[in-house]
Amino acid sequence: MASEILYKATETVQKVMPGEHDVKFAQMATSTKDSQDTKARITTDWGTKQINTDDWLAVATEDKVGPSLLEDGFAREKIHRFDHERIPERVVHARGAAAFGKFTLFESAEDVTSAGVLTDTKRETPVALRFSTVLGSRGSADSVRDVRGFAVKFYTEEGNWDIVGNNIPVFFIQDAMKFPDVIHAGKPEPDNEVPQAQTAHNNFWDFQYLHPEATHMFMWTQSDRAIPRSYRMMQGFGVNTYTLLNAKGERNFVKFIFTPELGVHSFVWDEALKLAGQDPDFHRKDLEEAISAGAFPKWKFGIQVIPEAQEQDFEFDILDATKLWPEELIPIRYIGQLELNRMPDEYFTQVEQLAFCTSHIVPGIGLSDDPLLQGRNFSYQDTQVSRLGINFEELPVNKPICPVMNNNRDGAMRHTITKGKANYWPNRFEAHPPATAQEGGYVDYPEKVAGIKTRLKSKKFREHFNQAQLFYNSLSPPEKAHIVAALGFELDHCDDPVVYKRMADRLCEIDLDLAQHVAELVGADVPSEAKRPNHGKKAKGLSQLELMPAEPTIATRRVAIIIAEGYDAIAYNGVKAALTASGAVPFTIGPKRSTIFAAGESKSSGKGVVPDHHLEGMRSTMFDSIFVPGGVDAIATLRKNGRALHWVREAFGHLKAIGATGEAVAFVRDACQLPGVSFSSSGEVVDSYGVVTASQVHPESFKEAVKMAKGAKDFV
Ligand code: HDE
Repeated sequence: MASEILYKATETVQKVMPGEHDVKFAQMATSTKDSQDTKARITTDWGTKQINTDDWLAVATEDKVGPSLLEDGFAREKIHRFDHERIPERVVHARGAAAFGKFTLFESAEDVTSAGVLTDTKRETPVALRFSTVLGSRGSADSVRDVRGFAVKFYTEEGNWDIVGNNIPVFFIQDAMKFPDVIHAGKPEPDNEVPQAQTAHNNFWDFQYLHPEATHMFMWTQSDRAIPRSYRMMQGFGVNTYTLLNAKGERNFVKFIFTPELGVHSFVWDEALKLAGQDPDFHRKDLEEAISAGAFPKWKFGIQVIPEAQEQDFEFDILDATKLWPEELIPIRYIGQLELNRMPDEYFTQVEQLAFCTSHIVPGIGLSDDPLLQGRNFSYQDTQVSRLGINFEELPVNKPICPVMNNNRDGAMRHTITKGKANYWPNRFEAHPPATAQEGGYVDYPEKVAGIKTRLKSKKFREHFNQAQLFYNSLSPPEKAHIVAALGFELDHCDDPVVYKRMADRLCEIDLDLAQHVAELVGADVPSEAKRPNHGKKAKGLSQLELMPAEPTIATRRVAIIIAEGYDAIAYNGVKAALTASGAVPFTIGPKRSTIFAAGESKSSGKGVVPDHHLEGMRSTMFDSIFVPGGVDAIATLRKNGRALHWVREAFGHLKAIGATGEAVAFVRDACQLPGVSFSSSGEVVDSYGVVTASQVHPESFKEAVKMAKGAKDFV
């Protein structure tokens, strides 16, 4: 049991989290102190209590300031520490957010692996999951069009296992040696450092054209997958092919997949663009909001397995990271669940210092000859040393929960104090010998390798367009239209005709209709024939519409209820209660954040509602849906408020569910410029645009519309 082999939880921990069994939490707690402790006193780093942290020791009188003294070690330490606060940001995936949680198995995969984390159904393995964007710097916006990182650290009883994945199942390049090129091309251009966190520029698209192998991946980045509504609503993929080894010593190739319980949902592009300025921390806040509210994000964990003997049975090379494994050929076997349930206490020590390495594997899990993975195994370890130093594994967030013992010693910032004389093996004490396989030692698979030393890939690596077509064909018409619009946007930002003309040409390798639409939009020559016929094949699970949960839910959806003085309290209270009961998060928005009274309520009644926000403080983009209760005076006020009209109109434009009752019906219809409508005998109208209006309150129909809101977006 992990709890026996490691750190015992301190008493403080047990007080903080009664009943908490997460061994990683307990371990980190031994390095944790509380900045809100009122009994603590400010000290220097060497422990001396200080009586003044505001005034530098100086030669001064009541009448005259004098020179500051260099001898003031307190002041020097404070400034000195501050000067050195920053460490290099990650060279890619610099912007991110993380949370902790647990991984559990509901089915053992012992037929294919001996790894405890994938076979012991009684275990709860602590995990840390860091989400990120790739190209932007640490201070860039969350909602930009980009791949999202999905990096999971499993603190297993046999050591740390890292799946350093993305929310897109394939990658731009086949060989790690191309990584600096693809990243240089995507990052801000070297002469002027423009643009920030964008692929909409000449260099990126120049590279895409000159690298046909990037075609499949760029189609994914132009799809809605690259503008997720929430970190909680996207898939995670290990991307590279790994291997699993079972107790019999048999080897299987494997891909790892995480599918969110809430379904896969995205912004519309205009929303993503606006949010980048209106709320650059939208995803980070969304994660914290859900976890703090107890709505723990969950993913099903799946494996796709190919026995070693079948390695060559596919038309693509299963070690080529620009290819996915279609579910029809290799079904996903869902065997576990990952849940996030705790936010970090401190960003720097638990997120910025979190360090992943693809080479972190545990017995029963192995690498493969995937040339991208092989290079990654070098790169991650290397980058952690330059970011965090050679002893990065000792940092509290990175430390394994099982014992660590070896002869790696010293180096900057070494923390562990290792007693005794044995710092080498073999030693006369026979101290800390290598483990046997029976003791849980990692056994390398005796893979037979033969070949010639050369810079070459197998033939199958040279085919680049089949799966780009497969992906495009598998999407619904609106998803395809979003790709056309996205490519139209990106190539419009390329001002070098060579770049956008060539790219229009490249699209003829995928689909003629797509190429023609984009070419026309961006001013390239409109092609009249395809360069390659579209094979017309489709695969399951690529359209995000297929990833809607079986039971759509409104849990954790943010709904803005817009009121003004004289609002209809019955409609307001009814809808708010219904939303809360279903796990949605209602926010009251008024023209001001001071008490607002309902129709018939007097100021002396002591009632009224204090809105959570006012109309100028927030924007419709920050909510999934809006509801406007009636009230003669309230609606008269809102009609005169340009921002209120803009809220409704913008939410409509972003295809969100909008609910309205009583006087608000006409207000919403006017704002959205919808044709007049007559009510059915039940007094309820649900029109095809996701606008639910009724003469009386019908929370159920509104809730249905909210459930489908993001789905509705996908259909329009
Ligand atoms: Fe990474 N990548 N990568 N990458 N990557 C990094 O490691 C690299 C690739 C991914 O939240 C770096 O710690 C190479 C594929 C994520 O801390 C660096 C290649 C996939 C994260 C690095 C790739 C990823 C990184 C920068 C080409 C999806 C963030 C900071 C072979 C499967 C991890 C760091 C976090 C981070 C190198 C390609 C995902 C430099 C050489 C493919 C999620 O080591």
